[in-house]
Amino acid sequence: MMDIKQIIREIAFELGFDAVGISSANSLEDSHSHFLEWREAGYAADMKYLLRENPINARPKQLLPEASSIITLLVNYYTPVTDDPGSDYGRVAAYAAGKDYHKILKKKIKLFQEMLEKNIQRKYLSKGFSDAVPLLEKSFARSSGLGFVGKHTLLINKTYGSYFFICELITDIELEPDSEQSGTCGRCTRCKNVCPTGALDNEYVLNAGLCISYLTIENKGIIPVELREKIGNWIFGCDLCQIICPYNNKIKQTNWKEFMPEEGAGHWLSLKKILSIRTDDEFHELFCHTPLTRSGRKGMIRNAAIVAGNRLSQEALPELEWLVKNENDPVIKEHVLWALSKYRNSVAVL
Ligand code: B12
Ligand code: SF4
Ligand code: SF4
Repeated sequence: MMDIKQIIREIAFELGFDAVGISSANSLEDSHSHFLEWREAGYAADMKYLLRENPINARPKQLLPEASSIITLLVNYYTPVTDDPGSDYGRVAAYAAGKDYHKILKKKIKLFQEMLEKNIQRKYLSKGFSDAVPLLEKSFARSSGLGFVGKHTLLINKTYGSYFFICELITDIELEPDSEQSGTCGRCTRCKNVCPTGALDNEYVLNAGLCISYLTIENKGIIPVELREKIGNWIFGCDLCQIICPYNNKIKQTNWKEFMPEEGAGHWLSLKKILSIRTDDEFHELFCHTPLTRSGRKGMIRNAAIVAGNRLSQEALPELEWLVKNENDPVIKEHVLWALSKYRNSVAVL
């Protein structure tokens, strides 16, 4: 009879997962202490799910007490980015260009659970997630032999670089853990040097409150004035530390059609189009199948105003002028006023 690990691999590849690894479900105590230090330093900003008491992050048995092993699955989401269409557009991070991965991967993980049960012909316990619980997914993926953690704090796999999602299945099935993958950043510091906000100033530690990904997606309020210019053209998320990383030089495009840019919002968004969305319903209709829902209409308009101010978009200007007169939300209004001041200052300089 085929061994269970072999069955797991075959199911994973049949379902389109790009890599699979196995680790024990024991707590990762080193990572746990590191996580506590990280959030005590204030680096979790105001992300409430990371600030809970009695954190589960390194302790999978808090999610499934019978857990014995973790099956980690990687999903390559990389698609090449088309050239910058110019100052009327804002850039979407690559992971968010296609359909909403939460929904797609949840269904795939369920299928994986069902196929595994059918193939091993016995009931077993399992819970599957992807970016849905505050488990330290990178740390468990690392201990399952799927890569090493780079100085930008993302997991790097020698075949897929860092442009992949991590999914995991915590299970009571006892499985032999895979051995860890070697790999190192060596003396490279490119990601730290390219990061515009200094979020990676301490290598291997991300100060989330400074990260453009946090600022444009997780932060629901005011973006500090001193960081706005540094956001540049990023309207949702940021990939600068991944773009510069040599491990991402020769990676393959995803085979998952769901993550192709034409299936979702794409890599570039018209600032005018975003700034002219008048209601939450309208926003939902345009983006409900994509990860962009996370920031909501208010967050996206705020981000679009910043990018318009940074790029001095001519198409966006009438929309900003409309918003300053008609929009009631104080967060949107404050960012629109900031953007308009950038246009005025640029005229004064000329
Ligand atoms: C919160 C969060 C964020 C926050 C904070 C990111 C961060 N680096 O912590 C923000 C909003 C900024 C963010 C941004 C992004 N995110 Co995010 N995010 C998460 C989430 C939900 C939790 C991460 C977390 O717990 N962070 C807390 C810190 C302390 O933990 P950690 O970095 O995971 O673990 C580190 C330490 O514990 C350390 N460590 C462990 N043991 C030890 C021991 C010692 C001694 C030391 C020194 C260190 C150490 O190593 C780990 C890696 O650095 C995960 C999903 C999940 N549940 O894990 C996705 C996740 C990390 N994000 C992901 C992605 C894709 C992104 C973005 C690329 C999206 C984008 N393009 O905008 C950016 C990348 C920014 C960056 N450089 O990290 C992917 C990463 C895949 C990968 N290849 O690694 C994940 C895994 C989601 C998923 N399931 O696919 N994210
Ligand atoms: S995602 Fe952007 S802002 Fe965040 S650490 Fe990387 S380069 Fe810096
Ligand atoms: S850019 Fe260099 S330092 Fe940063 S993660 Fe990649 S290899 Fe490591």
